[in-house]
Amino acid sequence: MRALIEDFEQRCCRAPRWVAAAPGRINLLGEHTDYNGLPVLPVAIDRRVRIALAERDDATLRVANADPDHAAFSFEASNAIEPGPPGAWGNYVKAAVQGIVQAFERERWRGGDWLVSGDVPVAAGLSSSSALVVASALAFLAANDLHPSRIELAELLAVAERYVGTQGGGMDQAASLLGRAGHALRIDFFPLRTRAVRLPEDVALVACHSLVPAAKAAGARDAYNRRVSECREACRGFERVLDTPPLVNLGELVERFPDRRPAELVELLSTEADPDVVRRCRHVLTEAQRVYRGERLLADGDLEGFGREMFASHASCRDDYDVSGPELDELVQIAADAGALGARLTGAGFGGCTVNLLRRSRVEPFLDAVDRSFYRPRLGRGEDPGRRRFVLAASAGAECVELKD
Ligand code: NG1
Repeated sequence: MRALIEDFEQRCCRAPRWVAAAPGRINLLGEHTDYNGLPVLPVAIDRRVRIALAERDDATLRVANADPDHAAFSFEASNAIEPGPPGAWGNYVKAAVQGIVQAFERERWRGGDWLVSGDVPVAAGLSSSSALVVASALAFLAANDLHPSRIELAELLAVAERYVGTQGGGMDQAASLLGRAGHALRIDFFPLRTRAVRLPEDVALVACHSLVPAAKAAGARDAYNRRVSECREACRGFERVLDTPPLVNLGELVERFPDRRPAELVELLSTEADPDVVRRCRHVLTEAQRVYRGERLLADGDLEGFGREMFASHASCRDDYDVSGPELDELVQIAADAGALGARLTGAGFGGCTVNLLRRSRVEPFLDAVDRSFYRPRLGRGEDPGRRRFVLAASAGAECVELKD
């Protein structure tokens, strides 16, 4: 944080007044369930996006990035901010600012000089994008002396991030804002509720990057949005086969028919819907069950049982939801062979990372095994696999601190 403050002082010729910091997240169970109104079980991680800032009297935001690959930009805070090209990093900042301006009544808004830095790996399925949205929101709220509740803010930002063009759910923003050190978070949606689930002491989480970028803002965006509309199509199918009023999402189906098992519902749908839509639905309904069971297993300290749910989740993401890929599948197989309790792709998929659950004592042999089987054959000589796989700690949620002289 010292380096960020000094960098700010040099660039802006004044001291920053606040530093906002927001963690990325790794999702243990519940993939592609959030936008279906069904639960997830992520962990906020000890990798953060940080923003040092000082306010300005006008509504201009001048935003620089400590990473020279991310060009500086400026814009005016308003309720209709022109986005940059798809995939531009500034769109995540603009998403947060526009979302807040739309949600709160103000005569005038205070912009600021901002400097962004961070260590959440980008395009890894670890939500660097939502961490940037959340940090931006906390920064802009601080400059404007606004203090919504975390729940209110998480709900607002889940919608606000759609500015970038993905029809995302609310997992990432909620995990970043509401995470708790040493805990996973069971999150339910519409309305947003969270419950912390303690992680056993002797457990370690390792992220392994597949070396395939999970570029959701660019190429994979359409594939992601297609999944969202396939799930809506499944709802239309259920309305017909069950002769039931319009369903907002598959979560509402589960609520309306609590006694029907996923297999029975999927069977019914298969008489009416496209086979791809049926498979998507099977993933979503069974994944929700894995979250319910997983939460109980984790609370009971049954790590073997929890790990089995993770492997099953991966198979379902791969076979029914079609969001895995050969590299992610290979990493999961290597993890299983190396004695991981559980492993699966994490985040939207289409590249990015796997999440691996291990006993602490198994971490070193596990890292050796993935380096030997996966990274060494792929990385150039002299490239350090340590930058591609990392042990993560469950950390606290986002915060914005005011710096005292
Ligand atoms: P990633 O792409 O891993 O940050 C996305 C969505 C989540 C959730 C997961 C899949 C956004 C901001 N994030 O996460 O809401 O749907 O995919 O479980 O759209």
